Amino acid sequence: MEHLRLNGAYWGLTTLDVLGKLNAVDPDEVVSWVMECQHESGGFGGNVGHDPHMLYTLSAIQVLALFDKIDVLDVEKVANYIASLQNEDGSFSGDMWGEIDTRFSYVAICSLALLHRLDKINVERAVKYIVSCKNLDGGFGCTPGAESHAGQIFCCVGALAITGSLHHVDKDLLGWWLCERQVKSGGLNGRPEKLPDVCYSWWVLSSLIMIDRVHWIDKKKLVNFILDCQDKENGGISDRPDDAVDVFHTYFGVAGLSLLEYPGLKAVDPAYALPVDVVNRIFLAK
Ligand code: GRG
Ligand code: ZN
Repeated sequence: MEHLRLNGAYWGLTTLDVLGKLNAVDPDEVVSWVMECQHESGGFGGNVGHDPHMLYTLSAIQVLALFDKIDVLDVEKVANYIASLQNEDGSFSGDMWGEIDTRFSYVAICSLALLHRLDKINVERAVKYIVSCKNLDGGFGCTPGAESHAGQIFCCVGALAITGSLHHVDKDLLGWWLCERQVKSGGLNGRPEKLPDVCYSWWVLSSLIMIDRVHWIDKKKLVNFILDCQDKENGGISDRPDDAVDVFHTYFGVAGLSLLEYPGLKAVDPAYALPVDVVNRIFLAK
């Protein structure tokens, strides 16, 4: 997974923080490695010497936020990189090669909000583009007309929440679609007729929380599904019971449990996907 090591750092380190164990790593070592992934354009690559992309730029900002080290950044430079990827119609490209997806709208808006630089982009147009990706079932896809998918719904609802634009969401219609993602085992899937997967405990649940409809699913059954995906001998969480564990599903399993108010975990913010105390430090300090 060399090409997405910076995403991996975000998943692993945020998990440690939610578990109250961030002190297991050396902050200076992490921060200097993150800064080595920065490209001269201001964006970050997935690893040292890799090309910059929005996805890794958000992870870099999030990791620095965990350690209260956003001030090591040349904020203006990073913000200019992100703003340079906004298109005329308000959408965002992921990098200089131009792929457009509502994931990148979320990443841009979340990153710039964490840097207090949302003024660098045209927020009104960004919101308009996201709303143009809304479907008749209340969900959102990656581009206009694309099928609703729980991952894209997290991105669109998250971006609308951060920009104070949730009035564009039909909460009852979307809440109904999202709560129908719960299957018999208690797990959640990402689209109708698909298998449940622990990571949707994050994508679906965070969206339900942002639209105040989390009481529409059976929380206890979902907790049990996530716990069933844990490797009790070696640690870690997999996508579904008895599969091999990985750091991505370990993070979204633990973050999902936190959203479900499972004891002993730090609270995670459903829009910023960071511990609430980290988000408060960023927004209450200014
Ligand atoms: C800061 C949490 C955070 C995210 C950054 C990259 C991103 C923004 C969001 C990704 C949202 C997304 C599209 C998640 C879905 C990931 C996933 C499980 C894709 C697989 O989709 P399918 O439908 O697979 O091919 P299944 O097996 O579920 O049918
Ligand atoms: Zn998954």
